[in-house]
Amino acid sequence: MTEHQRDTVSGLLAEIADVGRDGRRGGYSRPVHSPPEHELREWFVEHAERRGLDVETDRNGIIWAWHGGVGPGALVTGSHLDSVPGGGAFDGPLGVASALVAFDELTARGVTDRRAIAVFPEEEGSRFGLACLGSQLMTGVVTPEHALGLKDVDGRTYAEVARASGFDPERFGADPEALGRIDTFVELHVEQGRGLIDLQRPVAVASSILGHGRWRITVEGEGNHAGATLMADRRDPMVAAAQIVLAIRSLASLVTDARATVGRLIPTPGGTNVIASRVDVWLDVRHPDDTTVQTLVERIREAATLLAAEEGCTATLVQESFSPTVDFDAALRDDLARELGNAPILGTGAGHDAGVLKEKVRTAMLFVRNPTGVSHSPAEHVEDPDAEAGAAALADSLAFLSGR
Ligand code: HGY
Ligand code: MN
Ligand code: MN
Repeated sequence: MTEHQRDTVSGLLAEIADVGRDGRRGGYSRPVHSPPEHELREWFVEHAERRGLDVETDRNGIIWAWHGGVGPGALVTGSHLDSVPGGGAFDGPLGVASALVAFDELTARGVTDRRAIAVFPEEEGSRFGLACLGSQLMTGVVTPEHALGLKDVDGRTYAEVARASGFDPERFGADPEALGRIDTFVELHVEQGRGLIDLQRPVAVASSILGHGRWRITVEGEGNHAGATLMADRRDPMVAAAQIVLAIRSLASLVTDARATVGRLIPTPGGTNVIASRVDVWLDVRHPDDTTVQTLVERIREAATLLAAEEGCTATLVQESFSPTVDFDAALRDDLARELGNAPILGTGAGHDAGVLKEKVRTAMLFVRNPTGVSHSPAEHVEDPDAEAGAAALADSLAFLSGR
């Protein structure tokens, strides 16, 4: 490792604190293949190269930084750099910064095992609508045809945007060689909840990830003039959509542990003095039991159809993505919890690339305390001491795994 002042996690995150700030929403907006996300990629590559790691960006846009040369049996850690609109500073970058600091610690301890840091693109699915797009492409969960046809809000496809960023869309797709090089993947992530606050501990080991999916409800009516159209003569999809959002809340509230969210709603054409002709409503539903998710979505579909009809409109609901509930390997989970001083074991309602990789390689997750318990918001936070404790726990976890 070249001579350089040992970085801290908080010091690394301070370096990118102004990248992608969103003046309107607050927080950060760093969509995949946007200038801020490309700036973060360059930041990571520079830090990896400064450490003498072998850096490559693969055909799916995943960045790999290798210690000990590219090859099989690697201990891999990492996370993502893209964000939700107006997201916090830690969701994703905490795992990437912690990986750099943990690698410094492992080198200082003389741990020579082959290891790598992976940075996955489009984990949030904020631009192209499919979460964990990079890891889902690598594992083959999503086909390149489907991925490359996804469009952003401006109608640009992933293929166009990836090509403009220097990638060859013809080469996207399942990468068994990359997967075959991973012995174990451990992702560190800010906790998106209050578990560690209540337990008064800085780090936890993950037990599970809630099954979660996204659906698009399209409500269609009749566009018209806001002033020339009497109320009785309207077929207003915005009114139907508003009632559908309320019905979603009511139906989900009847199901213990279910979460159903409408965070995004786009009227067309979207003029103040225009009755919309169409409203697109995006639905996010999560629950520990995958069948319960599907049953709840079916009830929402039925309610949407009826409520739309009452307004002389139509409503269609289409599934855009679904990731089943993930239970991490119990033995690995318990080993790491024990190795980390009987760290608490917590589930999460948030999806992660680790949840995608878990189906293919031995995988674990670590969570770091977030004193606000809030995420996907500028309020998301990690105290400096906890950020360093997380990196130390990651180093301990990788050192423990290297000895096995
Ligand atoms: O949506 C999620 O749960 C994750 O933050 N992508
Ligand atoms: Mn994340
Ligand atoms: Mn997130």
